[in-house]
Amino acid sequence: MFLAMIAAGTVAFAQNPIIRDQFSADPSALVVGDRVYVFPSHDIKAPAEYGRKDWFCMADYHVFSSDNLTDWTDHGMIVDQWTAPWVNEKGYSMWAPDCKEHNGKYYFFFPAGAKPQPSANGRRGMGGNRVGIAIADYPEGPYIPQEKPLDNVGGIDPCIFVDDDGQAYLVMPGITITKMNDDWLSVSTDPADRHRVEEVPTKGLVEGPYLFKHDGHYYMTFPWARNVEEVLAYCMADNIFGPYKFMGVFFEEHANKCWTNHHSIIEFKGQTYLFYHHNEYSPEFDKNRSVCADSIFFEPDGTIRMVKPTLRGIGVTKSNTEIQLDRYSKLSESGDSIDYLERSNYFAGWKTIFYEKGAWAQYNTVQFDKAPKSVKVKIVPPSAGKLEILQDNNVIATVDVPADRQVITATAKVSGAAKGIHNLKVRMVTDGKIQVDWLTFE
Ligand code: FUB
Repeated sequence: MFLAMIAAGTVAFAQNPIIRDQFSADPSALVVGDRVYVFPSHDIKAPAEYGRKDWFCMADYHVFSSDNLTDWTDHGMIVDQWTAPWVNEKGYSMWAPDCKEHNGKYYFFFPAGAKPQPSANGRRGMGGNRVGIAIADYPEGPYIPQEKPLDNVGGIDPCIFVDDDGQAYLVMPGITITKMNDDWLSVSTDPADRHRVEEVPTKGLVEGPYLFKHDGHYYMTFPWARNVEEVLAYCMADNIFGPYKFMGVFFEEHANKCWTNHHSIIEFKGQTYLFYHHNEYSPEFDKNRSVCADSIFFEPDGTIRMVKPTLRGIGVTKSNTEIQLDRYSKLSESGDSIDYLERSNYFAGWKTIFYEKGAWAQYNTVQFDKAPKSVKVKIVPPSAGKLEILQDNNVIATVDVPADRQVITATAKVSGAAKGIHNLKVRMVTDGKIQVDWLTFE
């Protein structure tokens, strides 16, 4: 744990995915003061001792945080299958967690396979999925796991919802809502304290429920395998125990057939955000996923507007950092495309390829603290041609890219650029081909 805390590091990830050095999925976001904490599950490549190479494989959890939605700190590992007392140390099934604050402490709820238990016939059977709790004084930990999992609860994907009166509920796929006892270490067993949401679709898997409240309405949101891949859908109610009304889908299937999605929704500094996942760093294997975030909006009648996932994400990008143009806001209809920098290491990221005169890529919300004097563009070979850089619609630089077999940094003088937050556009003004890794202003 101590080592994990030391290993914490901050990096600027204004775009999607927001976690770029490891796989991460099932993000549960929590606002604590002026910071957002994200508790994802942690996909890994299956080790030899885990029999299912084609399945989800997770052995621990990390927590990440940010106060500006751009610079994310990895606080390191908080709970793992080897030290949580009741967890099967060969289970690799630490699936979607949740974390909430209670009486000044942080309660981290996590599902995992329990240690195999002797059964009635004396054989050791599988322990099954249970829900454990680890408690910390600070959201970043250190977390101390409880000796035993929650009684009377089995399954995956726990969500804790705290109502305005402070009453907490455990929401589980099914979908059931059960009152938590005041200790937050047990759930009520009174049938009157439990409600099953019958209004969710009955055809197709429903999992990962996330309950939140907005403008007095309860929103029961959930991934739903409507056909094959999961969409995000929701029901609404005026009371916690319903009746709920099925409202439909607010996030369609991922275009590349990533089977799962799993999400959480928070309000932070006046804006509502959706955290979800996608297999952006693992295009051939959809069980290695990455956390993304986008803004979410409500219609005047309280319904959720359809979310269109973006690459640009939610963070403001500083002009003097490496601006990853490949996480664009808009792309011209022809003449450019995005590709991975390295096929053998997807974590190296992407490049923007311009191959037609007039093609452009736009990247919004760049913060210029000062009017810049020059721009540096990192170019990947083979490239040759000329690019114009525009701030909003004004050309502020022209970058000549010589034919070169090396990775180079092309520099150009900037004139007429303004301070403040602006949209950026990069436009190909010659024939040829130019591959841009990133650009930055000085
Ligand atoms: O990450 C493993 C499982 O995949 C989660 O628990 C589900 O919600 C789905 O995202």
